[in-house]
Amino acid sequence: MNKRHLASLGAALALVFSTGTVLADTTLDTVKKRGVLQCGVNTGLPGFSHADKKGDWSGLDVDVCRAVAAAVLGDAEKVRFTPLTAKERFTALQSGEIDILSRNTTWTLTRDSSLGIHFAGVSYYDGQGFMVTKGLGVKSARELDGAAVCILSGTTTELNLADYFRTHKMQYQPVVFDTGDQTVKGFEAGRCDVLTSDQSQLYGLRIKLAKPESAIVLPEVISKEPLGPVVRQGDDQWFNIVKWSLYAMLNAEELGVSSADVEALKKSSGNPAVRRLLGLEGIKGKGLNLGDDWAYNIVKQVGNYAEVFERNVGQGSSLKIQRGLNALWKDGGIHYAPPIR
Ligand SMILES: N[C@@H](CCC(=O)N[C@@H](CS)C(=O)NCC(=O)O)C(=O)O
Repeated sequence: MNKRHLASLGAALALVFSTGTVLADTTLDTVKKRGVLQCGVNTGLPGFSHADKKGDWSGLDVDVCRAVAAAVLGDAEKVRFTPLTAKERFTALQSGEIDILSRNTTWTLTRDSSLGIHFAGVSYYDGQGFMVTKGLGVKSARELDGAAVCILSGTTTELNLADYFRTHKMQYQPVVFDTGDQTVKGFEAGRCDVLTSDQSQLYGLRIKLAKPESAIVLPEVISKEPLGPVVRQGDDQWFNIVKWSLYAMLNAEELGVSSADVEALKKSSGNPAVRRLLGLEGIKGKGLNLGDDWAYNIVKQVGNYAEVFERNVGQGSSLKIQRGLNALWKDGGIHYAPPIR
């Protein structure tokens, strides 16, 4: 083949590739065309994702999806929720069945690097703990040698449990279930001495017990469980949209902008950081391919991070979880969002 042939072959290939790129819809295009965001959530976890009798979903993980819908579609209600078990969750994302996975999912190296997925940030800093029946008379996890432990399969919980017992040279007998409900029922039925899961969920699962006061949560937190929304690899634009939707809620809290005053602040605020958040100056929606009011819509319709936290898992909820690690960096926690500028 001579040089000219090579050049035209190259041009043809370039055309094929560029046409391919042009034709392939981005996740943003798909969501806009569909008019609805497909969001994968837990099958039912108090505070994080829960459907009431009418089928209306609420929770912190649910609100992360609502925030993305507000940013992309201008309407936080335009979300279709798919309840997923721990085992099903990554396949649902990989296959394109959902646009975002927001299901109390821990960010780990293995998941981030071998499943074709990207964690877009941390919506809740969690850690693994243990719940035991009061009758067992145990005050610390170090006293659990020989215990039968109820656990959910396909989770980081399973792996951390093995590490913890190995490190402390203790034995245990795993009693494995597929859903949180089954795990709680197994615990209640006395199939195990201990139930282990993320701490936030222990409080949620405890209030699902027929007699919540019969169980206690042990003080040890044995792992880091940074939970956050997940997207498919290969769509940087979508990755950015999900990442910044979360950061918009955190920045809004930091700037003192809430759903109650965002409208007034849009009219009157002279604070340049607030004005950038609300799309009045700066890059606005351009870099994300969204409307300029993307973050305004999030705060107006879903709220800032503090509102979302308190309503779902904090003082406004039955869980009454303290902000702790989940406070902003300036209030003693570790949530730190890059600036909108
Ligand atoms: N954060 C951990 C655990 C996630 C998890 O699925 N936890 C259980 C705790 S029991 C749960 O959410 N169960 C509810 C259910 O599957 O119905 C992970 O990403 O693997």
